[in-house]
Amino acid sequence: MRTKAILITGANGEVGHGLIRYLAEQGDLPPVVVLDIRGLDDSIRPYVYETKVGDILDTSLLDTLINEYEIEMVFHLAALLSTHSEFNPEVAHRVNVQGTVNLLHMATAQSRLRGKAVKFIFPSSIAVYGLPDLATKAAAGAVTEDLYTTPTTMYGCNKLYCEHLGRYYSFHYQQLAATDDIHVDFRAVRFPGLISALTMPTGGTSDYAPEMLHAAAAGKPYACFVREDTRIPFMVMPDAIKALLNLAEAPAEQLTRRIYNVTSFSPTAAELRDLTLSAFSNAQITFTPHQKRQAIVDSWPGDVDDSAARQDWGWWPDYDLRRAFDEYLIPQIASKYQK
Ligand code: AKB
Repeated sequence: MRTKAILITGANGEVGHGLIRYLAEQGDLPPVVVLDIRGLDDSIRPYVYETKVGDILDTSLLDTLINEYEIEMVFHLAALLSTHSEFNPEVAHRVNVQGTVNLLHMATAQSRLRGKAVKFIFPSSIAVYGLPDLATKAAAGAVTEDLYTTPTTMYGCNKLYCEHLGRYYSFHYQQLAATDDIHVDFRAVRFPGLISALTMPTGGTSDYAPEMLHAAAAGKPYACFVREDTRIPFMVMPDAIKALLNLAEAPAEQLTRRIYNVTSFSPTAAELRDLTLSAFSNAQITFTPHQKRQAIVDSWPGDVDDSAARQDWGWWPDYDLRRAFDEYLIPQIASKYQK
């Protein structure tokens, strides 16, 4: 008999780290199997049942996975983020889109094998939005899921298309086939910029917030690559993990859609600097905007409307800006760099 398992791709990323630790603490869940292009960091290796080192583009590796495991749920976290993707858009497309198709196909095969839909949880992003200019951004306020979905980055295009693919694989896959078959159960959250006290993101364009904080705690100067008045939504990692898990647990009949905005707070870069300075008074934070990265962040909304998530599956962030700094970020980052 195959071992039941939860599969996490891209497990070495910062969401993966938080999610693995959380899942390991829940006694009643199937063991976690991870797939990552790099071997898993020592700090989280003890929490997983097996690590497959490999590429989501390697379909024979995905076949091996469903020969060995009965996968009940997939958290497909592997992706190249927005800044990285602009340096090699075709590679980004392969990893972000073809990789997701491979995983959706594997999850569909797995759903058919077990006679029950595999849950497929996908982190999408505010990068799917593309507001044309700052005046529109200011006037738009909190943007709902279906407005301004004209992304300017390859990563944003990839995430938006993958949302559609997820909907297709959930409801319309092989719709002309003779039998009505079992499909995957795809669900996505559109994450704002994420800030973790434990890890640093790589290759994103919302990275100025975590970079500023971690540099301050490490006693290093930081030149922020966006203007002081730049505003996008953010969330701390515990709330990001909570959003993924709450959406995964929600009864399907309560979901009025498959792609949900989630958010916590929307500070300007100057507000982030002030909060950072209030904890690390010697921090040296300057602003040297990088025009092109600035343009990407300017095309993302200043806030998103997450009322659908609140209504359908009771989403509520535990951390507002003040609590995020006072009770999570500052104490944990300070202790990380003191060590
Ligand atoms: C990025 O900056 O690319 C990501 C995102 C907003 O999805 N953090």
